[in-house]
Amino acid sequence: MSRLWQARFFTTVNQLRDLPDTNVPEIAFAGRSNAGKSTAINILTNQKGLAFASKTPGRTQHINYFSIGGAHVGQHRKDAVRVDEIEALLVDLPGYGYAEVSGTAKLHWQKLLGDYVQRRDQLAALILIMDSRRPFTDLDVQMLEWFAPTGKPIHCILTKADKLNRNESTNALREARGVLESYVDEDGVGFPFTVQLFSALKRIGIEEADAKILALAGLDGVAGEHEGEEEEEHDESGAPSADDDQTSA
Ligand SMILES: Nc1nc2c(ncn2[C@@H]2O[C@H](COP(=O)(O)OP(=O)(O)OP(=O)(O)O)[C@@H](O)[C@H]2O)c(=O)[nH]1
Ligand SMILES: [Mg+2]
Repeated sequence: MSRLWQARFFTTVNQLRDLPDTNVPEIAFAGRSNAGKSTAINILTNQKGLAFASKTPGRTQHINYFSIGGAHVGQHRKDAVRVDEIEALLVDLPGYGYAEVSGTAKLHWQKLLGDYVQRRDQLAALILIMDSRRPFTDLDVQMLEWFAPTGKPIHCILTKADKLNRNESTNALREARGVLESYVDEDGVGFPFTVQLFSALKRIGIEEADAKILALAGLDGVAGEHEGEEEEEHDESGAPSADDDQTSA
């Protein structure tokens, strides 16, 4: 099992001043509403309902934190998380670009997102979730450009690859690499940006994403404390229930 399977709900935050005063690496999932952030978190943590995934865009309206470590796996899922034992945090950010969100709410969330990704010291890396059929929309690019100056890594996950045929997938990946490589600093040096294909439905790219996130969180090479003990081994994740073809504007 992956250490990500140990993830537990930790806290929900509505404003920057309420961010937890934890001192462990945070890996944040950002992306347009409906891109598949919550679904990816559920698949990677092997837990159906950890992050709320929905056919209704705009459902993740708060910053949701999930802890890795500090929950004693092998014990009951509902056992309290020991905060001082948390080793890393996964962060589900509210989706952006959802047309139906009113003007002020939209501004509030865009400011919150911008401030969080630019200023949060504990943030170790950004996972930028984009629909493989339409990656790098204006708001994705804005997110990338907000975060690039921090010098921290961005790993792009192109979701819903099940919607693309083999050729389209290859092209999507190549084009995305091209976009990422086009970012260079004043000295012409590139940024630590990477990209992969992913499908929750067809379970494409799960191991790659898992390994990447563990490495970014500094959890690779750290043996699971309770490895080998009796644990729930079955796959609880389940693919997304249905297709989606709504396009959030
Ligand atoms: N075909 C397909 N559909 C997917 C995949 N991943 C997610 N979906 C569907 O896309 C829709 C949106 O997924 P969510 O995970 O809720 O998206 P989100 O990015 O968390 O959206 P917000 O919470 O609004 O920001 C749901 O209907 C999912 O079932 C995938 O790999 N393939
Ligand atoms: Mg969500």
